[in-house]
Amino acid sequence: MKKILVLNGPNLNLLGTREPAQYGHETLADVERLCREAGDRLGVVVECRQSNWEGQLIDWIHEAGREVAAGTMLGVVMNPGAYTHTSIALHDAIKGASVPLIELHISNVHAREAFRHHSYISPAARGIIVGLGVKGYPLAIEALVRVSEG
Ligand code: CA2
Repeated sequence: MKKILVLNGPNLNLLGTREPAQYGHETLADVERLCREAGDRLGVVVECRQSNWEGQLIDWIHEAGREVAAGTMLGVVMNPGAYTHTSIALHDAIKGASVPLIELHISNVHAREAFRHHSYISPAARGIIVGLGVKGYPLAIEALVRVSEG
């Protein structure tokens, strides 16, 4: 069975503890359960990781690129958190690793502060899911499966 890697970036370990109006009441553990359940339905193995460190996320994207090249992984679903708006390094990692990646945001970043309107990730992403709450995660997993079918 092929694999999908779900990456959550900085501060997403705080999900469910604060800012429920923006991000809902679900915790990161709830999100990861939703992702694994989506994988079970779709016949893929879903592995979930979270880091507050940009370099760690970059290393995981490189690793995913090697697995995609080896034919054991379909790609990555990633919520890059605030690195979305700052990280040329993550942009370069996604391009450099040639990894199909769905960028996901829980909130509708375009309805928020202007500094959240620009993403360094979007030009390197295969697709984008924004503003659908944590329900976006299973949708992103399904999207990656469907686009991989060709
Ligand atoms: O809407 C999203 O998913 C974001 O990627 C979340 C990031 C934010 O910087 C992006 O602009 C949009 C922030 C994640 C922080 O999550 C928290 C959750 C609960 C409490 C505090 C932060």
